[in-house]
Amino acid sequence: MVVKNCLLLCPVFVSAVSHSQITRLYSRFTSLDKGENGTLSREDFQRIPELAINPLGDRIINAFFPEGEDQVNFRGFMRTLAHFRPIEDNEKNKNPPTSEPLNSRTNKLLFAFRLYDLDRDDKISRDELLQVLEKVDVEQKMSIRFLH
Ligand SMILES: [Ca+2]
Repeated sequence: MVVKNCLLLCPVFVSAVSHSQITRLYSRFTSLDKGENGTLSREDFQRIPELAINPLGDRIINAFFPEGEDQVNFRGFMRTLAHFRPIEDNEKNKNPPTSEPLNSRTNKLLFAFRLYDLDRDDKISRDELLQVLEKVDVEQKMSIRFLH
C-alpha cells in the first residue's frame, strides 16, 4: 500500500526506478524502522554499519532530515536516495523531465555542498571545512594503521 502510494507521490524517483527496486527499498526502509511507525529516526540510520563507521556518516544522516524534522517517511527516504543514483539513469527516461532530476550533476553538487554546510547558511565556513578534513584525516590514519 505504501509502495503504491509512493508510486503516485514520487514521480521524480519513479521515472527512473523499477517497481522491484522500490519494493526492495521499501523492504529496507521497514527493516530499519525499529519503531514500526512508518518513519525513520536518526537512531535508525545510526544502526547502519556503513554509516556508523563513515567519517561523514552524521552528515549523510542529516541529509535525510529537513530542517527541524526528526523523522523521515518513505517518500523523504527515497527523495534523498535519488541523489545517489548514477547520472546515466537520467538517460533511461525517455520522457522529458518536468524538473531537473535529483541525480543531475548540479543537484549532486548541491547535495555534497550541504553535507559540509552544517549551519545551512549556504556557505562553507573555515570551521565547517576543517571539521570534515579532521574526520577524513582520522580515517586515513586508521587505514594506514591497518596496513602495518
Ligand atoms: Ca555554513
